[in-house]
Order: sequence, then C-alpha cells, then structure tokens
Amino acid sequence: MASRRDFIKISALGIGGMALGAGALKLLAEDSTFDPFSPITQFSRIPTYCEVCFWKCAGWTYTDDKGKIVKVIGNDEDPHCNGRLCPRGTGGIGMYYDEDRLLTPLVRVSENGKQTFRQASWEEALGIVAENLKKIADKYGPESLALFKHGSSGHYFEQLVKAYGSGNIVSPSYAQCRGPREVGWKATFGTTVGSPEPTDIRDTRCLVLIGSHIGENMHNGQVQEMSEAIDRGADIITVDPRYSTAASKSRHWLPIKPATDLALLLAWIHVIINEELYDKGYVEQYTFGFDRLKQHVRRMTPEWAYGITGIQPKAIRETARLMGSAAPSVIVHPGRHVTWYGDDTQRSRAIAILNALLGSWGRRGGFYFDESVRLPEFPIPEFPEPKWDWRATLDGRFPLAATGISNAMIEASIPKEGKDSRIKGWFVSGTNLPLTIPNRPQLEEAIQALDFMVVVDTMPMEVTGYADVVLPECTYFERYDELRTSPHREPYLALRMPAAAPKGDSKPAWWIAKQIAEKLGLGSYFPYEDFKEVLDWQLKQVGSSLEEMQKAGVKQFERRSPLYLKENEPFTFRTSTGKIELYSKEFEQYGFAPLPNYTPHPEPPDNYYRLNYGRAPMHTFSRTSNNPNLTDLMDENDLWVNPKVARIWGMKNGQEVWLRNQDGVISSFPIKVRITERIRWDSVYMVHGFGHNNKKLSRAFGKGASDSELITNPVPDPIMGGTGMRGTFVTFLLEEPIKAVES
Ligand SMILES: Nc1nc2c(c(=O)[nH]1)N[C@H]1C(S)=C(S)[C@@H](COP(=O)(O)OP(=O)(O)OC[C@H]3O[C@@H](n4cnc5c(=O)[nH]c(N)nc54)[C@H](O)[C@@H]3O)O[C@H]1N2
Ligand SMILES: Nc1nc2c(c(=O)[nH]1)N[C@H]1C(S)=C(S)[C@@H](COP(=O)(O)OP(=O)(O)OC[C@H]3O[C@@H](n4cnc5c(=O)[nH]c(N)nc54)[C@H](O)[C@@H]3O)O[C@H]1N2
Ligand code: SF4
Ligand SMILES: [Mo]
Repeated sequence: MASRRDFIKISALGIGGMALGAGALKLLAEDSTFDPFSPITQFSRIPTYCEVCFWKCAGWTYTDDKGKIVKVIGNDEDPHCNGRLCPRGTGGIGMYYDEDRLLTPLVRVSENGKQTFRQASWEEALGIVAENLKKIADKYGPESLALFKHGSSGHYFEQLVKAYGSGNIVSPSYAQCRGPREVGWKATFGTTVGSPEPTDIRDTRCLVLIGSHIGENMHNGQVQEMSEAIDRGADIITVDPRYSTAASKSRHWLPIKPATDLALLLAWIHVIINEELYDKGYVEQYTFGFDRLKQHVRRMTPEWAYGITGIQPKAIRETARLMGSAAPSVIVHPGRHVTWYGDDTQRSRAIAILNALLGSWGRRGGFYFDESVRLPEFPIPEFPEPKWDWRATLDGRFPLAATGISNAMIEASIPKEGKDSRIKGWFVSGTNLPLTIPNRPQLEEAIQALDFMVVVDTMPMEVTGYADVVLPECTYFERYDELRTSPHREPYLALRMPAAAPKGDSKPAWWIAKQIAEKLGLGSYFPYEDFKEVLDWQLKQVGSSLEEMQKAGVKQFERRSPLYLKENEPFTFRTSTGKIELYSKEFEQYGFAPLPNYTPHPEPPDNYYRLNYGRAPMHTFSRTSNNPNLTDLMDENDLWVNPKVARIWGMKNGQEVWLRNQDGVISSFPIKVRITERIRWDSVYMVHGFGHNNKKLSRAFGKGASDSELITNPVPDPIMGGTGMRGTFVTFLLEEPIKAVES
C-alpha cells in the first residue's frame, strides 16, 4: 500500500562519517592510563550532568590539551552519584563519539517514487517547520499540535509549544512509567513520590522491592545506598517472579506468580494489622480509615494469598514480621516502571498503605521529606490560553490523570467514523516512540494520518524514520541546559555546560526552539541570545552565579524544613481529610474502589508464555543500544527460558528463535535463547531496548528482539490512563518465519 509517510530506513547520505568509532571504542581502554594530574598532558574539567538516564548524576567531563573529550567522571559533591557514575554514565561519551549521529537537518523528499531524506540547511529545515506549524494553526487551531517529549530538551519545546498555543504535551515517563505510582501516592499521602525517590535506603533496616530490580535498574544513588544497607545487615525482601540481581542479594526472595502482587500486599496488610505490627501512634495520629481497612482485609489471610500468588503463608507471615520489627525504618519501595497490568494505581495504593501502617513516610530509614532549590523562572510573557488541551483527548476517561496520556494523544491523531482527528501535527523530542509506546500498529496509523511531523534527536533512531523534518540536536557534552534542580536530602543545583563545540551542524535544543519561535513571531518567549544569560540570571537570584557554578559544578543549599516528621508533631497531609488516607475519599468520589482489591488477570493460553522485560545495568532503553562503548559490554539481548520449557520445545542455549504474540505479531528479528532457572516456566524475559530496525544504526540494527513491537494490547488503567504492558503472551517460532517481502 502506498503510504504518505514511508519509514525511511536506508541512509542515502552517508551522514556523519566522523570515523571515530574505533577511537571511541578505545576510550574505555584508555581509562586505566588516564590521569587527570598527569604532568605531560594538560587536562581541563568541565561540569556536566548525565543524560544517559533521568537520575541526572553530576560529573566532570575531561578534555585533553587538544580539546578532545577523553573521559567523564562523577562529581564527589553530588548526592545523586557521590563521585561515581554507573557504567552507562561512564560510557556516555559514546553518545558524543557515535559516528552514526545526526549531524545535519534532514527533510523528506520523493525521488523516483521513493521517499528519502535529503540534507538541508538549518534555514531551510526551520523554514519548513515554521511554515507547517503556521498552516496547522491557521487551518485547525494551534491546539492541534502535540508535543511528545522526554529528557532535558523537552523543556524548550514545551515553552515553544505553549507559546504557540497548545497544551497537548505528553511524556512516556507518565503513562508508560511512574504515573500510577504518583496517583496512588498522592491519593494516600497527598504528595507524589517524585524523582529521585526520597527513599532513605542509607538508614533503612528493611527494604522491600516489589518488581523494582535495583542493581539492574542502575539508578545510581539507590544502588549505592542499597549496597551500604546490605553491608550494615539490613533485610532485603524481593518480590519478583524472576531471580533478579536484587533477588540474589536478598535474605528473602518471594518468587511470586506474575500479576498477583495485590493479593500478597493485601495479605501483608492483613498480618500487619492482625498481629498488631503496625505503628499505633502514627496510625492513630496521622491516618484516616484504619477501621475500614481492617474490616476490608479481614479475610485476606496468607492462606488466601497463597492460592493466588504461590507464596507460602509462612513466608508471608515471616516477611510481614520482619517489616514490623524494622518499622518505621522500613521501605516498601514504590517502584518506578509500574505500568504492568492496568490495576497499577491500586497496587501502588496498596504499597502506600503498607508504608503508612509501618509509619515509614517521613521517618529515618523510611522516606525522608526531600527538598529542591526554588529557582525563579526567567521572565517571559504569559502563554496564551489554549481552547482545549490533553484533557479533551481522554474523552471522559482516566479522571485522575495529571498529565497527557501518550496513547490517548496517539488515538486523537487518528480520524474515526468519518470524524476528523483532533491532532494534526507532532513535535517529537528525546523519545523513540516506536520502541517506547505500546501498540505500534496504532502509532503507525496515527503517523500516517498526520499533516506534519518533526523530530529532534541526536541519533537516527526509529522515530526519525517517520518524520517530515529531522533536526539534529548536539549531545549533552556539547551544550548548556537548564540547571538540575531535582530534590534530595539537601537542595542542590547542578550545571551542565559544553565541553566541546557541537559536532557537524548539530545544535542545542534551546537554540532550535528559539529559531522556530522567531519564525513564528513568538521570539518574545525566548528573550536571550544565549542560554547562558538565563542561567546566570537564575543563579544570581539564589545568590550564586554562572561563574561560580562553572567552577563547582554542583552547589548545596540550606534546607528550609526538617528532613523527617518530628515525633508526635501535628502534620497536615495534602489530602481532603488532612490525613494519610488509608481509605481514599478521592477514589470514592470518582467511583473507584477506595480500598484496593485483588482481581485476577488473563493467563497465557497453551504454548504461550508471559513476556517479561526489564533493564540491563549497561543500557538505558533504546537510547544506548548503538553506543560504541556500551555495545562493547553488551550488544544484544537474549531470551531467558526456563529449562523445563526449553526441554518441551527442544531448545538449546544460544539457539535463535522468533517470537509471535497473541495477536499474531512476529518479532522482526530472532533472539538467542538463554536457558536459566532464574525465570519461571510460565514466562520468558528479555532486556528492553533492543531489536532496532533502522539500518542507520550500524551497531544496533537487527541485534536482539524488541519487547515493544510485541506489546500490542496495553491494558489501560481506568484511574489515570497508564498502559499496562505485562499482559503480552508469546510463543516460539523455531524456524525463520516467511514474511512479506519489503517494498
Ligand atoms: N516495551 C517497553 N516500553 C517501555 C519500557 C519498557 O521497559 N518496555 N519502559 C518505559 C519507561 S519506564 C520509560 S521512562 C520510557 C522511556 O522512553 P524514551 O525516553 O523514549 O526511551 P529511549 O528509547 O531511550 O528514547 C530516547 C530517545 O531520545 C534520544 N535522545 C537521547 N539524548 C537526546 C538529547 O540529548 N536530545 C534529544 N533531542 N534526543 C535525545 C535518543 O536517541 C532516543 O531516540 O519507555 C517506556 N516504554
Ligand atoms: N540500567 C538501567 N537502569 C534504569 C533504566 C534503564 O533503562 N537502564 N531506566 C530507569 C527508569 S526510567 C525506570 S522507570 C526504572 C525501571 O526499573 P524498575 O522500576 O526497577 O522496574 P522494571 O524495569 O519494571 O522492573 C522489572 C522487574 O519486575 C519484575 N516483574 C515482572 N512482572 C512482575 C510481577 O508481576 N510482579 C512482580 N513483583 N515483579 C514482576 C521483572 O522480573 C523485573 O525484575 O529503571 C531506571 N533505571
Ligand atoms: S545513573 Fe548512570 S546513566 Fe543515570 S544519570 Fe547516573 S551515571 Fe548517568
Ligand atoms: Mo521510566
């Protein structure tokens, strides 16, 4: 079928050609000889914070006397990393050296009936973007433009899109990640969890991980604090159907049957209430609805949960007692990627309730009250009021959604039953939608229907193949960005500044957004020549300066209020009752269960297995799978298969298989089998972020399989629109499937 927006895979250009691949590979090897105090080579260090994941560790980029970037290390003063970057952060310079990088603007053209990209000047590319945005605003209203964003660059495009008149802004970190936990937590404690999570792991006596695999999930400070906690003898309890790295470090591993966590959580609540293990003073003083909760869980015994979860009643009781004896220095971790089965807000509520009973919120060794620096916004005119925004795309669903829902925005881009779509144009920055958003057929249908799509990225990732215009951003080593203000035990600021000039014709996002704004007559929203002016102005408002931060990289500020609750001090939580709501008045008002319940989820049919996925310590999603330093450490994912299953299918270690899901979707590439007891017989497991199908990614193309393309049936969370992604079932194809030949 002729399509208006063919996915452009093959580089007709040979963009890049920086010929630094081998050099970049050598960088890690150079580590051992690298000495910043070497008398021979003069090194300079330039502050940055990492963009390989959203932990945003502050560090120092080292350049040699020729200005070449040689290394990045952690900043000792930064509490996110305590001077140590994780393997991904250290390998982050691979993002700068990657010879596949986007280095020039690209525009879609048709040549001999085939669509391809042609290089363009910034002037031309930005002109096309501005012209199309003007057309959309004139024809349908500015609200018809949606912004999909993730990472630092999102800020500038958010500013641009708001100035243009649209409030249709979405990020995958909500409906595909931590949205349900934030809603569950807010309903309970009146506040969201936020990032970094204010978990006081350093001082905890008991850490409970429910499908939160710290250790493979390399969020730096948490990993460091967890290993300290283990050394101090803290109890770690891990609930995971897979024997994860965290499970291997745990005193108790509860190999739960997938999709049954709510039953375990309710049984824990039952034991903690019935054995009076809860913090009585705290519960009495700060919580609302205890009696109703007690009544609610009265029959949810460990024996009841055993039938559902497969966890022995004895183990449920023992672990509940461990938590009780450690309370309040106990953390039932809220998790982060929590969009699993569609009842994720309720599962997060159950976790929040458990923490409330144990009195861990606001207590040492539980959760501290984090603080961030209040940085004044650089003065710009007020944004126009859009006539409608993302809320309209929900069509009355998901009443507690706090931001846009990506799949709803995508749906709103598809014309239906003779009705035109609401969304006509997409602006995308820092998110590789095809490998990030579940239900790829829906994504592709939406893209085909768009009038215009522009993508800003550093790499020729899959998402760029769908764009009309691709704008190359330089990497975080080559630009100033907003100050990092993320909260912590003490408020901190961190600066990112360029260690080298942008490669090729790549540019920082602030510059790109400003140019487009000026072409649209919205220049007053970017009232500066250089982003440095904004940083210096902001820093001076809080008694610092750009000059000071250029030397220090990070700066600590004074806390304004105590780190923990003061013993017996009155405290008003920001809920309707002013208390921690064990019973949620808000959920009741919206017609949702005010106390969480267990409901069964579909099971894999015969010969199908639940597709489980997660993180590898040396990769971040799809963004690092072409990174020359990190592919050296791991260049493809494999498929964990239980030995029993391998026997039934006659599979051998290392054998390549294809996967077919319940909807008949077959993986584009094969994946190697790894036979291991670490995965249950009813599931298979792979690391997310592989299986790239863009040939411009010379190292990542065709390596491993993509979990994303197999997740075609996300289960929506009725409360806030999260997309449950763990209800995918796959079977094996041992021979290469015959597929339609590509045109
Ligand atoms: N199947 C499946 N889907 C998932 C998940 C999963 O585990 N499995 N995890 C979910 C979670 S928890 C999250 S948070 C999301 C993450 O979703 P994404 O953030 O979309 O994940 P990435 O695949 O890393 O895509 C990042 C994109 O940003 C680009 N990029 C990197 N640096 C820069 C930069 O400096 N500027 C610009 N403009 N672009 C840059 C990269 O090249 C890449 O195209 O995915 C979610 N989706
Ligand atoms: N190295 C690295 N670290 C990262 C990232 C990265 O890309 N790479 N991404 C960061 C981001 S944005 C996020 S959101 C976090 C995500 O990291 P986490 O919040 O830790 O979450 P997941 O990746 O969902 O964790 C997956 C775990 O859940 C288990 N699991 C699967 N099904 C079930 C179930 O039914 N019940 C239970 N109890 N467990 C189950 C899996 O076996 C696996 O061990 O990681 C962060 N840290
Ligand atoms: S945890 Fe690792 S990848 Fe994430 S910001 Fe820190 S160093 Fe970078
Ligand atoms: Mo995430």
